[in-house]
This record gives sequence, structure tokens and C-alpha cells, in this order.
Amino acid sequence: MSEETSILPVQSVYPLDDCVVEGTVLNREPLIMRFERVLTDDECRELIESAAPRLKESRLVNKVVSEIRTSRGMFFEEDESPFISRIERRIAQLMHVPVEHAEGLQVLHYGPGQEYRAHHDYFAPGTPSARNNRISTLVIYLNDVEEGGETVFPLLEIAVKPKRGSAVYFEYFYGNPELNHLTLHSSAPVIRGEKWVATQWMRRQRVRGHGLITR
Ligand code: PD2
Ligand code: ZN
Repeated sequence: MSEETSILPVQSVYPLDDCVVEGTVLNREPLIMRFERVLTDDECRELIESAAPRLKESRLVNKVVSEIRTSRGMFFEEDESPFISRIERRIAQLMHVPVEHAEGLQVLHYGPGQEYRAHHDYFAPGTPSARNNRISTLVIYLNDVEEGGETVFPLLEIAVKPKRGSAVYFEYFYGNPELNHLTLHSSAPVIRGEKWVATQWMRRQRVRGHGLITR
């Protein structure tokens, strides 16, 4: 089978403008990687502190509380502070996509028993959002979880354990739709402790300054 080109060049070390990130391949096609040291402990704490007062229950467009995701979440505005801009630029550089393609950074909080059931991050073909669809995701773990809370790829039998400052990366912009489908993923219920993550979704085309995103 011919190999498709990934968005992210596969390396074991990613020297970025303001830090050096280590990468480990978990799966080649679709590409799934684990990154270490994406954020410092202080940056994780600052993200949690800024997000905590702004968390909301996850609701679907019809205002019904979502059953697929029982965590609470919030979105930062794009470039909303020098701190957020610095994190956004670092993430974009790591994900190898211009920062103009980045949605607002999302923070999710899961308490015991809370989960995110299996889903794809891309929009179903044919829907309005799919015209400028998502192409890749970075989920950064902002704390250590005592038990549970793994990010799971059930079709690939991969489970990633949260560790503060580390991240899981995956992409789903392949010509072969079956590869994109294999990125089905979930957050296992937290069993003990709590779980904080920051999620960055990238779009195929720029979204900043164009008002294209509908949430
Ligand atoms: O918190 C996670 O591990 C997780 C799992 C699945 C986050 C997302 N999806 C997401 O934000 O899309
Ligand atoms: Zn997801």
C-alpha cells in the first residue's frame, strides 16, 4: 500500500521557537503521536486558572445537554492575551499549520465519571462546516489524572494516559477516507481525580478574521 503524506513531518525532536518538544509515533497511518513537554507546569496551571471561571456545560446546538460529552468546557478567544497568543503560536508551529487555520483553543474539565464518548473531530462530508473541515487535533493534558481519563482510539487499540504538559496529536486529512475514519477516539471516564485538557483543532483553510467558524 502506498504511503500517504502526513501534515506533520515525523521527527523524534521538534525544535520550536521557544521550546523543544519530543515526539513518539503511536501509529503511522493515520499518524498519531505523543508529545512530551509541549507546555510547562506553570503554563498548564495558568491555562487551568484562566479557564476555570469560564467553564460551561457542553450543549448541542438545540440547547440540549450533550450526552456524548459530559465534561464542561470553554473556548479562549483567538489571540485574547499575550499568554494565549504565545501558546497558540507554539501549537501551530508544532502542528505544522499556519496559526490562521487554528480554531480558538478549547479547555475541557472532567470530574469523576465524566467522559467524551467515541467521535470524530472532523465534520461529516456534505455538512456546511465540512467546507472548511478540521484536519488535525492536538489534545494537551494539563494535569496528571489519578485513574482513568485516557484518550482512546478504539479502532487502533491505542490508549494514551494523561500526563501534565504532554499531548496526543492525530490527523485526518488523508485522501483515503478509511484512514480518517480510523481516528475515531474518546476520553475514557475519569475514575479517580479530575482531568483538564486543552484541545487545538486545525482547519484546512484559514479561519481567523473571516468569521467562518460556527460553534
Ligand atoms: O480529553 C480527551 O482526551 C479528548 C478525547 C477526545 C478530547 C477530545 N476528544 C476533543 O477535544 O476532541
Ligand atoms: Zn475529539
